[in-house]
Amino acid sequence: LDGLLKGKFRGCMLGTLLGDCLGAPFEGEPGSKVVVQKFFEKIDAPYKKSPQKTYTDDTAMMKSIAKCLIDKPSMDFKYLANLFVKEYYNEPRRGYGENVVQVFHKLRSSKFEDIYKPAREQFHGTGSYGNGGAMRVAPIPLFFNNNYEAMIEAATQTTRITHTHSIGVNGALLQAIAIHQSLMLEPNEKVDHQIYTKKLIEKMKAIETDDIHDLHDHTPYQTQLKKVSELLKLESSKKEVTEDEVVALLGNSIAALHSVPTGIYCYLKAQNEISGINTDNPFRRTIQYAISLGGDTDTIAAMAGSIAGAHYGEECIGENLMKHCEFVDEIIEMADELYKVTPKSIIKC
Ligand code: F2R
Ligand code: MG
Ligand code: MG
Ligand code: MG
Repeated sequence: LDGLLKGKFRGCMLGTLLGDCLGAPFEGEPGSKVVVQKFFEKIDAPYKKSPQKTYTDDTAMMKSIAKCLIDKPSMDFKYLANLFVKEYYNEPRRGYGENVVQVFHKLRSSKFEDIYKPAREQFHGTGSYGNGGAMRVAPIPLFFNNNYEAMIEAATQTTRITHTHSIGVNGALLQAIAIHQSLMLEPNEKVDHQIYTKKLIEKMKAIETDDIHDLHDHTPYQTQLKKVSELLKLESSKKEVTEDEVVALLGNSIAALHSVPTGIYCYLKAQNEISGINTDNPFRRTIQYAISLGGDTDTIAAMAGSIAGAHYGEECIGENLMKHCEFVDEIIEMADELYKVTPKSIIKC
């Protein structure tokens, strides 16, 4: 079990990195299976001397969360806010969200007096509903794999440093819960998508309570997850669903509501073959399909990739893909360090 879990830590964090690096060149594009298939045929071949694909804000911020847990396993959120800010000012050109940088400026100029205040002030006091909390959350469900309540609490607080809108926070929670669920699976086990989505919906029921006053739909993530479940059910009765239909129904934008459930859908769908995605490898199929949807490709592929990586583990991630991405060795080292400080024993839930 020890080796298995260690491989899953690596797989999950590499999933964020590879989805991010390989998805970033397509961010904001309309999406095309043909173009993305050609890209992957080039990438999934022995590495030739060409510039490696670089990571963006998704990985940059995930690194900070992992470092925070490694340095301070009791979780010090002020320290984390410092790490986010330090990371940003070190390398500001990593494609950060347009507005989140205001939070970094304010955190620094206020000397981190109240680490949640700048995020609360975003968007005229409504807070951000972007997917920035979800894209970076992977280390939290890994570290708190045997303590669900603590995972929810830590994922909430890490997100609130930049995102306070309930859609932004609950999107990060859903992403953490999905990783947590997939971490419990055997690497070669095929998961029943109806059971998997039903469990997610049940857990979101406890989170989406009626404190959400500013929305027409008080249970937006449960609504999206039901659509995910319906789509997958339709497909198992041999009905093909096009990328356009998926995007129209689930979304592919930087809004957490229109990208976190989409990533979960990509992971579940990619357990089986997908026409036009020519690979036997379910990890590659997950991120390749996510990128084929277009829109926020780096982030949707990073989120889907980290869930897939938590399920299949490092073994499933091809050498070729890794060689084409920067920072792979560093992420493996971080995953191992995180594993070392993590309290052991998985509890089923
Ligand atoms: N920023 C990007 N991509 C844009 C293009 C990047 C370019 N290719 C480059 O390389 O420079 N990607 C990254 O941002 C997303 C995560 O964003 P995050 O961290 O959530 O940021 P932010 O600024 O808080 O929110 C993002 C946008 O969402 C809209 N929004 C959010 N809350 C809103 C609200 N309450 N009211 C109105 N709009 C709201 C705004 O447009 C925000 O700018 C990831 O894709 C990551 O890869
Ligand atoms: Mg990005
Ligand atoms: Mg923001
Ligand atoms: Mg993105």
